[in-house]
Amino acid sequence: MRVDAVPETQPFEGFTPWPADFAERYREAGYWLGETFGEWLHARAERFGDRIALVGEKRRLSYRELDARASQLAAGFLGLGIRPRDRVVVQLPNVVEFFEVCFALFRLGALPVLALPAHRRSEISYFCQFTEAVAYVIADKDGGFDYRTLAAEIRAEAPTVKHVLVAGEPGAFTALERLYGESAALPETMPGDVAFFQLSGGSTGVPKLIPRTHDDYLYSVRASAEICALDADSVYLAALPAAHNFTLSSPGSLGVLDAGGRVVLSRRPSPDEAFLWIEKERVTVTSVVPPLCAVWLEAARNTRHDLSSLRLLQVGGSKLSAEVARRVRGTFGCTLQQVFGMAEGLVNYTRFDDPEDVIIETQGRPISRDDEVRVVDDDDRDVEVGEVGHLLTRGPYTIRGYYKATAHNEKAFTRDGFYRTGDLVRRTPSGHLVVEGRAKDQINRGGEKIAAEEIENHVLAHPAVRDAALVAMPDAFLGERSCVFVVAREQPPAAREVTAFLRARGLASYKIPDRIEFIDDLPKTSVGKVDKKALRRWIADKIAPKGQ
Ligand code: OOB
Repeated sequence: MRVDAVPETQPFEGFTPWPADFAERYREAGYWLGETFGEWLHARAERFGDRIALVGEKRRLSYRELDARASQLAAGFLGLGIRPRDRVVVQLPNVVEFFEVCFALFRLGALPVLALPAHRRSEISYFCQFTEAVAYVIADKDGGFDYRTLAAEIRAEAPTVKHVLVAGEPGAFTALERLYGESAALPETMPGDVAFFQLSGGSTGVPKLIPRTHDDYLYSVRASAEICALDADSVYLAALPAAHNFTLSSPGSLGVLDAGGRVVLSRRPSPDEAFLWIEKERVTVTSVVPPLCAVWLEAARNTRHDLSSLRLLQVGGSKLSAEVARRVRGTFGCTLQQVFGMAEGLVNYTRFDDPEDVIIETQGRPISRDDEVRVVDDDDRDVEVGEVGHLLTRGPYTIRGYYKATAHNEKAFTRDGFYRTGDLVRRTPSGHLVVEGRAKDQINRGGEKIAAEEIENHVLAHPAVRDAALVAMPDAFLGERSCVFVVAREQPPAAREVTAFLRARGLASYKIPDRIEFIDDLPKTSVGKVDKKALRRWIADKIAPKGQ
């Protein structure tokens, strides 16, 4: 079978490339090496051969085996008719197959859309339809949920999805295992081309897709591995979902594979499972979100597991309180690293040689000398060091546009290509960033992002609802939870009923509002917009412990 490569010059519809002068600069500076993921994995297999790359619940895979399995699976995908640039929605838990599938698709030049295990019908159906995905890859079951039931619904809603491929028992679908064939001649992929899609936390009505290229992503991986001093003795525990940008590349699984180390895949982030792995595999580095950090700290006080191998605990995804940060070294006997990143690109790390107060109180500084960071006021004018403003950024691994989102891109990016992160930050004289808040209409529920408008649209679909506004309310454990203010048409429905309605629409659980407040009318600002500040204040007051 002959399959033609997609020529590099052929533009990929819906993808905004870096301007030619920037691309040239990034290549000259040695950031973009012109290497694809397929080549990168092959080079690792040559170099690290029989060393163990991946450790899962059921399987251990060497570098050589991973490389071979990826090629065999790529051949299987090709046999199904999957072609370069075809989109494939991948929704897998932390299992070895996640990496086999991604690398197989990379090798083929087909594009994984990295969904999270928590996503449900609403999200997956949208990803499949929006990207016109040809296939959907799932596990049979995870955490008591049967993904094959979800897949059946997706098939009915997204006619482009020709194949459902299952890691485990396939049921009515195709077993992934059956696809590993003889290696076949594969089309050439281009390093400047899109390699896969990450998902944006978002602030708009529908989730946004983030196209990442081989060149730009591999740069962020290599540079992150270097900052974190990873080497062939590093053992990384993927405790958070493997598909998330933090776990995948900051430096995450890919950073550890870059260095020849070992990636250990934990199905759950809970201390009972994670600590077992840390002891058993002598894990040296892992990454958590702040609420999980607090849970681990508590559990570590009287664990029977030996956690002494841990050298580095990374915390990111939402703001870490200084109080929790201070307890890390004493409890785990390891270094804390704060990580402030985003799937769109920019990642900041505190460095090992930063003074203790910088590690405790800041969210780090950018990876690259060529990460351009601006902190600006509402009129895009730069503010002074130490003042709070909007964070804008562009650089060698920050996207220039969301996938197929021309109108939105005009708002989300400046005319000269800076990404408007929606984060409010302050820069210290040392160039570190401190996250002070958020201007985007999003709730950060312990690292899980909820776009207010997306949920409001779902609530508005309820026949008894006239108006709705979702805001964050403070929460001691998660940092924030979500509260929806609902204006009913006539008789307000029971809160329970609204929640059931949202679940039935197939929303991921973490997006279901934690609280529902019925209100006669939404407060408006002088220009007639919903006054979310007032709503946030109102709910914060209402739930504050009495006497404060
Ligand atoms: C990571 O990526 P996303 O895409 O899920 O979320 C990005 C947003 C940031 O814009 C910011 O609002 C928030 O999450 N965030 C933080 C933070 N890290 C992320 N807010 C305060 N402190 C932090 N340390 O969350 C992500 C991607 C790569 C590495 C780490 C996190």
